[in-house]
Amino acid sequence: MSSTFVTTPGWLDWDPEPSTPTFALPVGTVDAHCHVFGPGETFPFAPERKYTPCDAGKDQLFALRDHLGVSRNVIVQATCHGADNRAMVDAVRSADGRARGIATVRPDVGDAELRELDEAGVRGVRFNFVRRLVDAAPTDALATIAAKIAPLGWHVVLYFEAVDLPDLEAFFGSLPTPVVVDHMGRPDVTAPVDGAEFGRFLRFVDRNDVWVKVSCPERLTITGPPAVDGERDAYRDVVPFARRVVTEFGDRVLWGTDWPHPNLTDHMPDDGLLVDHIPRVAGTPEQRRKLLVDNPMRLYWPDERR
Ligand code: 0GY
Repeated sequence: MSSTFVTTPGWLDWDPEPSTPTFALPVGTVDAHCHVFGPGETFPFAPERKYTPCDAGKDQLFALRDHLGVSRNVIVQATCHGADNRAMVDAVRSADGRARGIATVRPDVGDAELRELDEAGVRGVRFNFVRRLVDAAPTDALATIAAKIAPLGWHVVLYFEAVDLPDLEAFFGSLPTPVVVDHMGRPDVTAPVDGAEFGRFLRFVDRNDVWVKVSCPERLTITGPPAVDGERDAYRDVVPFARRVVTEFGDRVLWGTDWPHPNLTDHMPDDGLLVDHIPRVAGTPEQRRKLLVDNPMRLYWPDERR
């Protein structure tokens, strides 16, 4: 994990020795949300980045994949690499067809670059509205990007916080592509699961056929307890939100580790325990098969469905 870069103060490195999960992932499980960082010597971080991570390269990601019993990864471009997709694309290309990518592109991206990304295995772009991660992008610039990627059959991945949904919802609804939302739209889990804020999110998902990543309990939790030191009942405060989404939208939910877990300062989860957390949010084998295998395969490997 060593790097010539000085990581952001308070930065917690990923866990190099995650436990072996007790829960056996179904064959063909897709980790539909993870990242690679660098390594910085090979793939420098972007000058406009808001944080400097530790290195977390493709070999380490693939080692985690194999350790957890995951079959495939969807590697999401992280903001620390800006719109320089080389680290992500290199990782996707190195995975022998077992990875897809989500890129960050600028509005002036050309057809040739998009075709090259597509050929490498990229299947979408991410629009990030989280203020601590990116400078605000005008929605007309994002609309330009969406119009360019739609003919490729790609989708848009949205990262935003629940309080911002009212302002963004009309724009999201206007996108000409399928839409995937990261981390359940980052709800405030101290609010009621049947309250106004999460209700609005659920209606947005329903009306727009949105896909939802049931991910990042470690980022959403307030009262935990964290998935460390063998904790078998982690992130109790997040579970009702995740269960609700899995129950209502079972055909459009996705799961991911979010490895290497950027910007956590409170605790670094044990990725083995994050896998063990899955049955708590997806209670039946059918729910788990859809969440972990069928749904991500339909979205990212439609030609390889069993
Ligand atoms: C995540 C969450 C975060 C960071 C990024 O691209 C990123 O830098 O996505 C975050 O800090 O909340 O999905 O990894």
